[in-house]
Amino acid sequence: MGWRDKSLGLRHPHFPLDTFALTVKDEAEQVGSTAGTMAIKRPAPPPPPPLPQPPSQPLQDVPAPAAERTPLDVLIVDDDQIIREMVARMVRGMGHTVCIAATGRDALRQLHEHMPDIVLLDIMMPEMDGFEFCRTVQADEALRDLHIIITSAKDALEDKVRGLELGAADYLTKPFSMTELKARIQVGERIVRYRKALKEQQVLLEFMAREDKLTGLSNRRHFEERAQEECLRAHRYNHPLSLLFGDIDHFKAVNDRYGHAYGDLVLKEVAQTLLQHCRNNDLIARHGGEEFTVLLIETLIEDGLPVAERLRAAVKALTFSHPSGPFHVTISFGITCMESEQSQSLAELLEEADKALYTAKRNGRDRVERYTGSQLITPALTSRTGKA
Ligand code: GH3
Ligand code: MG
Ligand code: MG
Repeated sequence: MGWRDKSLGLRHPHFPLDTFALTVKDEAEQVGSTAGTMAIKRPAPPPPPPLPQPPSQPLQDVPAPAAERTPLDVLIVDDDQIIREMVARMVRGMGHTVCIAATGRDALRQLHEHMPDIVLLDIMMPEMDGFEFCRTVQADEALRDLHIIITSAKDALEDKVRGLELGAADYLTKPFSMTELKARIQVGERIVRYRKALKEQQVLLEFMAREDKLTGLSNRRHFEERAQEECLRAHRYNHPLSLLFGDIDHFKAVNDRYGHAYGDLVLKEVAQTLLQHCRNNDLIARHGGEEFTVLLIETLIEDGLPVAERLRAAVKALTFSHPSGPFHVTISFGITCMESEQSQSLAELLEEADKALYTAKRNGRDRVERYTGSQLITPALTSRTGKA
């Protein structure tokens, strides 16, 4: 039995005003045979009138969407042009934007160009039917969350179950009432908006988990995750890597003199200055307190030293205009490097950079010292890298 011709009877005296009455006939009936006629929810005689043009007015008065609500993108997939146009008119009346596809294949192509929020999906279509469309969407992780409402003349229980099992969220049989389709779209809208809000929350939470709240730099945890990956990459490809450990000099005195709140401002300003003077590929983080780490990817120590020097000079050049008078702060850096044939762990690199930093402090502060391998481990030093 073919499903080639779908005729749509609208505003028929026997139909409710807002009901699509859809008759589906086989080829034999089209040419006048009475054999093999298959009508889906065919209304009582008389037969449907000739296809009317879509009405010039929307079928129902749909309130304008709330101003703060962004419209959703709804993709209408149906091989029947009149159904597409009628439904499109109603969906636009709900305040949403509409895209249209006449086949499953065309719909799939559109998904890859522009992801809609809701898909209204016919089942019986040429090229690729609705079930095949659902199966393809399910197989693609990027598309799996798509909210699909099947609108089909196939009203057998097994078809409904099949559609839902293939990932559709809802199933509406033709002929359907526009009021019911609108209500189903509204349910879909609630789910889609809830899912979007959840995703935004998740992104925000992930961002907050990585960020140091005071300075906006990466926090120590995120830095160590990323730095760990870079260390493994450097080991694998035998690439160099330099690590800087910085600590603001005499910061306790800044707090004592200007107050903790002003100390926070100083920390923020120093963090922004370091960020501005890093290169794009460098990873910079607040390690904790007034300490900062910078990972210089693919960088030999000869190239890392000038970077550290530039950061040190940039911090020194800052002027803080406190009401009691302007002042400056300085920062000390230790630097170490993983070069060819070496394969220190991240913890070892941090410890080396910290020892070099200790040397910089001991040698007068406001300076950069490189790790030489001869710097001694002291209890104070080992406790610094172990500090949370
Ligand atoms: P050094 O030159 O040896 O590094 O001396 P320092 O005073 O900078 O070092 P110390 O470890 O004695 O003091 C660090 C100070 O940093 C003490 C602590 O209160 C302050 N600090 C740590 N975190 C914050 C913060 O988030 N905000 C402010 N305002 N101060 C902080
Ligand atoms: Mg410190
Ligand atoms: Mg300090």
